Amino acid sequence: MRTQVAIIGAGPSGLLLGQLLHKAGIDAIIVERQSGDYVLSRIRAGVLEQVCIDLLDEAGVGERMHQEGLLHTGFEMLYGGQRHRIDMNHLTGGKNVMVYGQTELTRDLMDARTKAGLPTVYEVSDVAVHDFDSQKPRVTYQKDGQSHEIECDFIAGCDGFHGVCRASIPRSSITEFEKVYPFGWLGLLSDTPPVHDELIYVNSPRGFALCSQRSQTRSRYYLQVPLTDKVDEWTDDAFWQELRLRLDAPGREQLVTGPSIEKSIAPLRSFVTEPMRFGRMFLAGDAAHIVPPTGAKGLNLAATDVKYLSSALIEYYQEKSNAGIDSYSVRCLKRIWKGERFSWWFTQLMHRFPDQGAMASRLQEAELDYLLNSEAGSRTIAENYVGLPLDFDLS
Ligand code: FAS
Ligand code: PHB
Repeated sequence: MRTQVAIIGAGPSGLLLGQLLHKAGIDAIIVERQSGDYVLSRIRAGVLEQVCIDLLDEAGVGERMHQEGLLHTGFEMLYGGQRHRIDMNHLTGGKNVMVYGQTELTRDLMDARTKAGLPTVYEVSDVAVHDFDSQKPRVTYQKDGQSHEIECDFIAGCDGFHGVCRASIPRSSITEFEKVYPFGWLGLLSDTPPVHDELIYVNSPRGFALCSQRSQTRSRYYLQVPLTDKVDEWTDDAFWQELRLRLDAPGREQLVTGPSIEKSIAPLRSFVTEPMRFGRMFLAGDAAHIVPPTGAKGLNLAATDVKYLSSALIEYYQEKSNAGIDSYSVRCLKRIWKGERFSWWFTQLMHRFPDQGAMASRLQEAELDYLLNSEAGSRTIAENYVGLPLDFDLS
């Protein structure tokens, strides 16, 4: 079969790219190794930047997000038993974030693709990318015991951190930057009312905790745990007890506990691939970069990659111009590295590192004291959290 753009991966990156290309009249086929239900079962991001919200509107899938999403103008930082509210709206001249689960956003994109009758091949295996350094790239895969081939003009590697696209690039053509953190996040999803109407980021002597939410009746909580922990070792009661120990008195009072509907441990890493374009194959989203989720940047960086890639491909087909394609890597990486910096910085500010020692603890406290009692300090947190403007410093 033949298409203009072959997209590997039906996560948010692949689905959003497919939707934006479709609206511009560009054909794309998506191949995905899991089932659609499995993709939806993965509980991940929860906070959308304005750039992401605008992109979903541009893709024509923002209706339910605006109906069910929660607009947040600020969030709390809790340390030393004291809460400090970061008033994002005031500090950034009116910007906010939207709390709307990645699962729901993915569902909206899947529904739009199905409604438009666009091809997504789920549960494929042995996906391989070929001749992406030629004018005639190809994708092959297995489905129900049959071999299939897609001839295309371009390949979009939207296949996440463990995908096949980045792995298929000759090592001499790619540079990978990685930092692995000495702890993970144990996440719990529960159908209980959130402990607070805004998110609470906690730096406690026992470690980091995050109180997030999906709706007025569904909460998402995280605890920093050692990398050696196994999710089966954590009963729901043990989770709630530890969360209580990391919260302040009002938090303990407000916390409504209940059975977990999902529980998992995610490792934390910072990772960047340079470049992100290889002939006629482009990497986008987690296929090219990973951030520790502390700054809520993972999904948002994926969305801006897709914004840049869709614009470049539309420009190629409609204006016969290679300008966007040629500048794709530079534009993405400018934004990605700033997202990586903020995510790393916020992680080292809010977590207790196993070997951090008394001096590092005092320095962490001093940094928090300064940032949260200085308008300039709080503004730097706020403007990075809501998301820097597109092409922030390419002007
Ligand atoms: P994804 O990994 O979501 O999607 C890639 C898709 O490609 C998957 O469906 C996969 O099955 C498919 N695929 C892989 N290999 C393939 C192959 N060979 N052939 C075909 N298909 C293939 N971000 C936040 O902002 N906050 C969070 O709390 C947060 N928590 C996270 C927890 C975990 C465990 C992980 C892994 C990520 C988390 N993230 C979080 C980041 C996450 O939201 C990503 O940024 C987001 O999923 C990026 O979307 P994609 O780039 O589409 O990658
Ligand atoms: C989430 O709701 O899953 C979430 C929110 C903010 C983060 C990370 C995860 O920084």
